[in-house]
Amino acid sequence: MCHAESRKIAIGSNSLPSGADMGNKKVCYYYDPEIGNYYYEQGHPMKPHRMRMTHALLAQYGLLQHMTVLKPSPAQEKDLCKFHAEDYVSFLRRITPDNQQDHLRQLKRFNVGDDCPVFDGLYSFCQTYAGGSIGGAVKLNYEHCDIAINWAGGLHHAKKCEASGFCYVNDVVLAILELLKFHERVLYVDIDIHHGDGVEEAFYATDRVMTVSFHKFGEYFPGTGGIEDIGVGKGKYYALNVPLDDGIDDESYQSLFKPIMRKVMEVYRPGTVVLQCGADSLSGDWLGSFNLTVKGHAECVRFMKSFNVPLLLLGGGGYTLRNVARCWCYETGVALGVEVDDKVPEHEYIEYFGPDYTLHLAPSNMKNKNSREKLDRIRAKVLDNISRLPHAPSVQFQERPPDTEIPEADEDEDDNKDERKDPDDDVNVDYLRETTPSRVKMEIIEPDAKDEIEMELDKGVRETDESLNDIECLMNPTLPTEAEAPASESLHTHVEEENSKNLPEQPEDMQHD
Ligand code: V1D
Ligand code: CA
Repeated sequence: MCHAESRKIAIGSNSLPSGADMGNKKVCYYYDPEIGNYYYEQGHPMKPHRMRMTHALLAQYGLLQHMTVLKPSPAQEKDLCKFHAEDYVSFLRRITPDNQQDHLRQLKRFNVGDDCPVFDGLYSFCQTYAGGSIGGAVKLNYEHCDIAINWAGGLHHAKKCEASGFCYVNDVVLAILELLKFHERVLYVDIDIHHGDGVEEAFYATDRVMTVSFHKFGEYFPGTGGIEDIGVGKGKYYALNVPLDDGIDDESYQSLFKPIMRKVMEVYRPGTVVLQCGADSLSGDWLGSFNLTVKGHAECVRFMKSFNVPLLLLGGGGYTLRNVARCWCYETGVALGVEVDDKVPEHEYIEYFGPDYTLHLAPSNMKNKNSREKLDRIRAKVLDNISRLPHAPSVQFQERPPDTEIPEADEDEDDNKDERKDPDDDVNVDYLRETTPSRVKMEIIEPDAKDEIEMELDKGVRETDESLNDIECLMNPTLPTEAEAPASESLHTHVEEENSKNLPEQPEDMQHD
């Protein structure tokens, strides 16, 4: 079903000019078998079932054997509050379809409803997808892998106190905060068709995170991400936006993506890269209007991988389910250095892939509204902005956290217990504020344990990981300035069997053809 790529050239570990696709990467893949059971609501385009379809495809192609498969440890309230406001997280924890009528004011205040409906298990859904992204960041920090994948993550629109665009908690921001404990500079790249506004906003005033979003711009959600939006204060030039028009094809897209990202890598020299792989930029997406093929989309993954910098791959949008599964399956292969067959193997969801049963997409004949001249102007402007950056900016670690021994896997413990310690046990990272030069001071207090369930080959083997938490992030007024204590009460939402598991017989996706 798949074969290792013939070309596997290992070159050093520094950020390099891209070239050959380096194989032999150790990959950790996060997946919770429950994720596909969450159901936004009838008629809503966001369908977590697409993660189950992707996983089934990975299993059938035999890709799971090539990576460490981990069940995410659910993010706890204190983890979510590293970015989100306590009252917002508490609201997400308590709101249910049954009690929402009693909380109309809060629903409005936190923008929950319409695009971001209340559904059964909403909070545990958030805990799961955020847990995967944070867990992936921890794995990268400890160099347990070169590439971590969480296709359930990438929910880039959520704000500190607000849901937005199908996103409730911003797992991307939480993962980046985790990565910042070990890395001076983190690069965020967003190829979802929508602007990565929540991530950009969180780090708009800092040079420790550079954000680059490629998106459709003009009369399109969320309406932000103009080419002139480049960051503020210390963060000026550390946000880049690449506004695009309908119908962009692989060649046009790569004519911007590669030169821009090559230059960003050369100038910014990030310690780690987070790539949001929203699949709504594919041709034929139910909400999107670009014309990328799976190969064109995956070329972004291949290109970012080629720099040999730790890489966190996240999901995001994607509303034509079969194409989402095709794309994320193929991109998992790219991460592993394995080329998968075009023929989709027989599996549980094979009927989605008819009539041709192929993995790859042909582009449509839609018009590419991005003229050569327009693309040239955008490229020149963005490259000019990058040229204003100082090479590898300012921040330096004053003290580094000591290496932490990762305990051996323990198969006896209860799978679902979360054993992260309270915030008082965490490492404090004190970013200096905007008024002072950027530097990092790290004070080790005690490591924080974070557990995940390793599901390699479905054997249910447990692996315990450790994370040095927490980050106190003072670089941006939108971020919490103090570690906040978790609420004492825990109100668990429950995924109802009949609502979450009995999906419509005819997949709604197939109605989107
Ligand atoms: F078509 C719909 C049907 C039901 C519910 C919502 C939608 C829908 C389509 N597009 N909602 C949208 C976008 N919302 C608006 C609203 C109108 N307003 C006043 C705002 O245009 C939201 C699109 C969200 C895209 C999310 C994402 O793909 O970027 C994503 N990334 O990570 C996860 C999702
Ligand atoms: Ca984007």
